[in-house]
Amino acid sequence: MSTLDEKISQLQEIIDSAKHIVFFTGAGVSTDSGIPDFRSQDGLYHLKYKYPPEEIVSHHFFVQNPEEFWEFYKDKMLNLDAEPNLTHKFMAECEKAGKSLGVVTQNIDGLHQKAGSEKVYELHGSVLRNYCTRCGQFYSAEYIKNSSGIPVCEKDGASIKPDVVLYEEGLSDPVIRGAIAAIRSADVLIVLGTSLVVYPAAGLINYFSGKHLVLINRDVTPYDSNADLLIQASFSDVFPKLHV
Ligand code: CNA
Repeated sequence: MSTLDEKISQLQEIIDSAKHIVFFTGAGVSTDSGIPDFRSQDGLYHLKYKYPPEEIVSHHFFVQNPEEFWEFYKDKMLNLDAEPNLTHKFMAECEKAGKSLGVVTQNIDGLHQKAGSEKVYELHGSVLRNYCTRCGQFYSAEYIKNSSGIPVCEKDGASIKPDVVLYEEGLSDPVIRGAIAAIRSADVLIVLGTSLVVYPAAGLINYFSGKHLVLINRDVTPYDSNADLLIQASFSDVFPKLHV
């Protein structure tokens, strides 16, 4: 059984020899930036709400209970002061160095782009984009955060919807196609900070047929046995020891 340091050295070797890395990320990469994930011990699913969070962030709930949806959303999903952490920055540096084809993310917080990543496939959309459901007028996340109650369009009074894929909604075809193409072209896929239980996103890693599948996560995932290199650790114990 390798120690954590040995595994980090193996990861460094894989990164050094990689030509086309793709990172596949989840909410866990943003917990060091102060944004809670869903399923960790201190994640949103362990907080006590009147409704389970899975239900609040679903399409039917958004339509039927907009007041409760927006209260939860503004309070828990709009973390507009959050800054990218070392893990986001490492991925951005890999892209700048020409080593990475980009990031496929389930995150909706925009922190990969804030860290400098340019090629980001946002499978579940972004809290930074919001549109009027009638006229399509764009609204910023700040507009949503500062609105009281249910945010509505200034032009026609219709409701606004975040460009976030809620449960029961489909993913964008062009984004999925781009993500699959990137994963197929990668020689190294590094999967990190995701419990890999949300589909169809999690299934995209099955398109990888490159050399090394690396999985870095604090908790177990259903794909652990598929990994060529499995690092079960906190990112703060891994990324400060890596270089591009
Ligand atoms: P998840 O199911 O909450 O899993 C997160 C995983 O990250 C867990 O298995 C943790 O063990 C692991 N993890 C958390 N912190 C660390 C750390 N510091 N070091 C190492 N591992 C860590 O989240 P998924 O992304 O798998 O679930 C998909 C959902 C979550 C998507 O629909 C997202 O939109 C949604 N989400 C996104 C955000 C965000 O954008 N930051 C926040 C909360 C939820």
